Amino acid sequence: MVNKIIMHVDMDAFYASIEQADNPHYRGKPVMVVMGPRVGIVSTSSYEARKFGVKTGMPVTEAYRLCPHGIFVTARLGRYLSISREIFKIYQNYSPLVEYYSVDEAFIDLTGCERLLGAAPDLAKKIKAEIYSRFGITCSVGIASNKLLAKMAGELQKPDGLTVLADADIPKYIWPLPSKDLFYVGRKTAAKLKNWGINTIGDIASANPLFLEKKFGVIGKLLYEYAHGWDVSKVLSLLPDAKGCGHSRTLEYNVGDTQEIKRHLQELSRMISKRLRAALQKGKTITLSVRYHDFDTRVRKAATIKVYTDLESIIYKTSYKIFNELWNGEEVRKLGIKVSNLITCDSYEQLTLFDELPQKLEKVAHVQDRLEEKFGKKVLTPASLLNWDTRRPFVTGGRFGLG
Ligand code: TTP
Ligand code: MG
Repeated sequence: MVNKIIMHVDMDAFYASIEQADNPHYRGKPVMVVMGPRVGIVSTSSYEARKFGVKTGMPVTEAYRLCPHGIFVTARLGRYLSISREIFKIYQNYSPLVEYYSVDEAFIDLTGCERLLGAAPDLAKKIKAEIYSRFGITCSVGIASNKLLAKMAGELQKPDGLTVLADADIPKYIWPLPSKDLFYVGRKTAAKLKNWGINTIGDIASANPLFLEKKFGVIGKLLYEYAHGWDVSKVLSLLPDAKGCGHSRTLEYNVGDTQEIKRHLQELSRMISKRLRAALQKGKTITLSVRYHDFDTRVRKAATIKVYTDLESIIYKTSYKIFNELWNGEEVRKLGIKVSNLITCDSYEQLTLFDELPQKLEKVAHVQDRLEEKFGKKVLTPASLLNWDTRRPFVTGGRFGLG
């Protein structure tokens, strides 16, 4: 098997850095970017502000108490998104396999590119230099043999870091870290682990995997795998474009059972929803395509809904409704969903990230993205997506891909 070379790039204090780049008098100062005047939540802050204890998700009032002399600016999502897209294009000069993981994070699969383009750390330096010269912002890069390790490597040195993590160095650099720094380990899990004397990632790696599985179920097994740096997920080179955002899946066998079809539709909806949110886009037209068992017969139907959406639940419900309208009862071999007729969130007043529209669902969706970014993709897998035989979610494309 060829050893992979995966790069993870994460902008430093992304929104705040753009504000500092665009407004030179903000540079070197504590800057808080506030999401929406009505909501008043700090979406991020510059590293200068973080020294005062300001954190993402904090109410502005609290940030003001900690840092009264700081600069508070309202988020300009359109500006951040357009820079995000430009940065994404830079990555594509280095590899065709680039995954838009969130608005400021990407995975780049450089396997096989080194001979042609140069060593991965040199490519990282070039990428960092180009981003800085064009947009005046810094980023942190991790390079390793898989996505999990590349992301963790990038977090070892921030801001403006460049870290190469060899598999052999996991015990030295990863194992001493507190268990909370591992994917899936939130505050509650860390507290539980602590009760059993498991404090570091190294402690998880040397714990009995059966014990972890007994205590945490599927997640326990993953904790053990992640603590050892094992991850087989692929870099998914997908980004919504003007034509829409879609996913399709060829099923392993012919399926006539509607419960199973529903599960596939739900999972496809979930992947699309996450990609739309990462790109701050919503769509109005949902198209379902079905290929039957003979592989030749293909049917397709679209529905346009009343409101722009990026929500899994709406994409899923609409696609299942279409499925019922066009299904002839024969076994299915391939399913695809596409959301098109897209708009960028900030181009439509009601669509700001934390607005109060189908508000609760929106919030849940974003919290879900953030949790997944921190703890891994499966952390919030709905019960209906669990494969009952193995208790592992049906996830194609890997552990924490953007889908
Ligand atoms: P992050 O990469 O999580 O944060 P960051 O780039 O500001 O800081 P860091 O140097 O630690 O990477 O998120 C990217 C942007 O996404 C961030 O600048 C603001 C936005 N964001 C929110 O709006 N809400 C959130 O809860 C988080 C975590 C980020
Ligand atoms: Mg960032």
